[in-house]
Amino acid sequence: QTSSSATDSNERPDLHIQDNKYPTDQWTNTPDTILSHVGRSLYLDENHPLAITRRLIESQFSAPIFGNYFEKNPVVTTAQNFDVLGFAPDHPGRSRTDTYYINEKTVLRTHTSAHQQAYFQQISRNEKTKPEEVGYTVVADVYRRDAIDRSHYPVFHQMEAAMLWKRPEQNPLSASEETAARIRADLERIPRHDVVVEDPNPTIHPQRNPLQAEHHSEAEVEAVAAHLKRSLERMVIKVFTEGSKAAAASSGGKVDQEPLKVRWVEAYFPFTSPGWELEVFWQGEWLEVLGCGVIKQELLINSDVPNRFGWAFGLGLERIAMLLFNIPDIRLFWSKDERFLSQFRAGQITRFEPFSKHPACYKDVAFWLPQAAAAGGASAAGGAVPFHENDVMEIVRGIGGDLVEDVRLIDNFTHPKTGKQSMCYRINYRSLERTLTNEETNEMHEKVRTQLVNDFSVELR
Ligand code: FA5
Ligand code: MG
Repeated sequence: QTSSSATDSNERPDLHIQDNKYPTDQWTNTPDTILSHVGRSLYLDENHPLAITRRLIESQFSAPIFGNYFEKNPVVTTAQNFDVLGFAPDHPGRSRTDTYYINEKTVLRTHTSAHQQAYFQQISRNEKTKPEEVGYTVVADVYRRDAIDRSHYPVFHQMEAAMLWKRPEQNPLSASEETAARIRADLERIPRHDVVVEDPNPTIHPQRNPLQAEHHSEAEVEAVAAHLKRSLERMVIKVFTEGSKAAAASSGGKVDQEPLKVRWVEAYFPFTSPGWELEVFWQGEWLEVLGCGVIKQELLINSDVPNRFGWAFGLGLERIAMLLFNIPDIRLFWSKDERFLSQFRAGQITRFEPFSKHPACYKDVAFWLPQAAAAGGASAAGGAVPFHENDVMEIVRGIGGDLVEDVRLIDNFTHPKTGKQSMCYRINYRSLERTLTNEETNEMHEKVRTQLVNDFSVELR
């Protein structure tokens, strides 16, 4: 079966994923087109840009402090992916519009944070045998029902990392100045840099980015945050510098690149506080490359390391690889085209040479939503299926697959008299490998229109 839409029926047979069998149920919404990506392990394929990028980042977070790991099985429990990390029961990330469910209790992990607890427990177990390994990196494939554009793909790769410091067992808060001093000493071992980084907000903001006041002192958190930020800035600068060298080499020494622009943005994650995202200016826009923060102490207490605390981050490996190799479209990472693959060699950073740019063909689809299904509305009374943008994405993905470059909402209005909501999406069809014919584009678009009507009872305009 290659059907793309989530099925609501109980009739779907068990899903076979790697060597395991999973029963399906009402929650199952993972199409075979997504499951077909499981097991590619691109990050282990040494000549693949994702593997080269992984190695480069691992070299910045390496032994003896960091063990470098990967997790091949993407199937985790909802407890691992959400509950343990403190996601509220009604957190939108849990919904079937955002997450690929195998069944009610099992998902394709949406982030590598699903493994945080296991790695903290490992640090605790190895306390005697590997006392200096107080951090880890872990790389894995992750899965999300998400937007479609050149920096979003439903299957992508993350690298998660964390580093912990010991705190006194008795009264850690009263000894926090001593802990902070140890972290600041570690900070001094990370070379400084002279790139100007935009970071307009205070480390701690009482409402937007609070201190975990019952557990941590301001001095400790300032020290951990400084260590985290300098570590990550150094990583991004390394990536940028390697990319620039490659650009200069391929253009006979001319440096045609814009200077590096980086900024910190406040961000909320259920398992960190305070927390941030790091963005890099790339090809005319801010590209979010990672999320990070000071780990919630409850999580550490529940993971056998109550007397430690520290930072964690999770980065998008594709996003970093795009900066490093100047790869313009995230779909390329899955390409089996030799014109792509032959450009990369283990241990070498080179600039990607686009081998073709085929014409784009965009088509719009405009429709009225059935009234009870208004976007963003709570539950759908009267039997109408609630409408979520990710469902449009999933329909388009199922029909167009990698032939769709991006999908954008270009119009959204509510009729002043009837209260009916109208939306218009622009679908940009473009193959990375060849020129699409009019007929095949029309055929795909017609299928999208039909499925929107069938699945959501929209009224086409
Ligand atoms: C997370 O996934 C958190 N687990 C990160 C984290 C770890 C925070 C540890 C704190 C501590 P977020 O949803 O922002 O956060 O995703 C992290 C990164 O994954 C993004 O910054 C981006 O680089 C990448 N990413 C997210 N969605 C996609 C996508 N659809 N395609 C490609 N990359 C993506
Ligand atoms: Mg984010």
